[in-house]
Amino acid sequence: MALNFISAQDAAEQIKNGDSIGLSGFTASGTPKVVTEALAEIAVKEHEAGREFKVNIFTGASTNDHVDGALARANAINMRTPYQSSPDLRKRLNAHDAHYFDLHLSELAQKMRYGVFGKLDVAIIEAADINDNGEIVLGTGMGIAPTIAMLANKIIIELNDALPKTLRGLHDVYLPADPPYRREIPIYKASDRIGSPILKVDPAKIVGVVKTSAKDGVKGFTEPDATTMQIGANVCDFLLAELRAGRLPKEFLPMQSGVGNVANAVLHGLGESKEIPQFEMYTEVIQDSVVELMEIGKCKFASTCSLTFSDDAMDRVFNNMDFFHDKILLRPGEISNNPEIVRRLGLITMNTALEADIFGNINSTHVLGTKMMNGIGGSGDFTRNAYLSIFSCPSVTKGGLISNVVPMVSHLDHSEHSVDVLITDQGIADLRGKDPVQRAETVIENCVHPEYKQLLWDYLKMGKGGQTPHSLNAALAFHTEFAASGDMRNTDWSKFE
Ligand code: 0RQ
Repeated sequence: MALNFISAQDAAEQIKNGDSIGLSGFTASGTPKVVTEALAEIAVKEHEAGREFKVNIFTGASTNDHVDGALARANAINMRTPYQSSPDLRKRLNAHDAHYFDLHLSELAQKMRYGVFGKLDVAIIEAADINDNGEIVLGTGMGIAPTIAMLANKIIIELNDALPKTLRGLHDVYLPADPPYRREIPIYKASDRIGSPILKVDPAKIVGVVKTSAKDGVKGFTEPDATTMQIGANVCDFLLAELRAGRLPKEFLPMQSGVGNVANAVLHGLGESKEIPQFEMYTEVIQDSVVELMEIGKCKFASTCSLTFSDDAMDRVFNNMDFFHDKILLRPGEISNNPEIVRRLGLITMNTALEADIFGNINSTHVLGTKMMNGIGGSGDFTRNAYLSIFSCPSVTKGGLISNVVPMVSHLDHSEHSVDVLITDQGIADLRGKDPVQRAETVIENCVHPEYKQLLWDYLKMGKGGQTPHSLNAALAFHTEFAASGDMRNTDWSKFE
């Protein structure tokens, strides 16, 4: 069956008001780039004509401005899951113009296959290559591509000639059987290949192929500041101490790291350390620092769901595919983030908190308890099942007006039961084996900014007994004080006595 090349506009015309659409990719990587822009234009025209036009969007993780940005600006999103990081969409979610279902990334594909969210009308899949038989070499991120290709009634392909054909061989496409027929997923080390290098779709479902040449457009990194560097150094010191104490095996364990400057700084620091042995990564995203770590031989292998590289770093990889081919596997999100494998491989996980409380609970998603930032992403998939789960954040934000360590988190994503270690620029709190009061003492002593230490010691003393001594009427006083005066440092406990 010959491929039918169509324009982005004609492809977008295939999508109707109320449709559910699945997109390939994970972060900006491997995510479609032109059809959703054309869809946003249709939505704007429909709205101008007084007609309703909104769609439901399912993805592997966050996307790019061509998807979440364009569709949010056009107010064209009804339901969105499982993760986003777009400023324009963030505004829509927090205004309830779009319904956002914030979900552990590993769970989405299976829930879709069971029909939890209804039928899937259209899949839009970015490809580096495709043939008449519907055999696709995917782009730089996989996400939920295998599941949406299977479920969707119609498939639109974005064939991107910015992607080299040599990407073939980097992907490991694997769909697990669903319960009650699931067997173990046979990954025993990060580099185990279990699936196919290509995604096979039913060619009869492909309604059109749209040619593009847009790069992923992942932003480069800003130079790490002193706080970020200090957090990175503290994480490295902690891991080295664990290695010396024999609590990490001398071969080391595979690592997962979240996105952002802190994660990048940590990996950079590990690369600099002579004592940290060569290691592998089993993670959902790899960033620019991993390219360097591979080039210097520090990172032996990375299993990931996406190559979230800046365009410069991506070019370095594309120009040296012979070197990188046996060092990277791109997997679907339900495999890269799979709890069974995270626990089996014994991962060291490193994720970022918006705020932590003195007892070790973590808020990753809600600014000051109510406003959605991005979503839980894969942080829960990894944290809950890790061998060693680490959260890091700066000790203060907004020049000290906000303490990132608070008496009680204003929203809970990761509970004290899942968090082993908290690390800030101030230091390291190893929470393992400690009761809640011991945890609080360690966190306040080691992780809290000097301007907030006494306030938190006083809060702990105010506690009214019990295993976890909170003063419930004062537990959110840092947040209410910030709302009232704009500075958490003004918190006055005498109001609560
Ligand atoms: O605000 O943008 O106005 O400057 O929040 O904070 O310090 O730039 O943090 O970019 O590393 O993101 C948790 C959001 C951290 C991210 C989070 C304000 C701060 C700033 C951002 P501005 P930073 P980062 C892998 C794993 C969940 C998903 C996850 C995230 C803005 O890491 O989304 O881990 N994690 N996935 O000023 C009020 C506080 C604040 C605060 C920071 N306590 N109160 N505002 N800010 N702390 C990725 C995937 O799953 C794909």
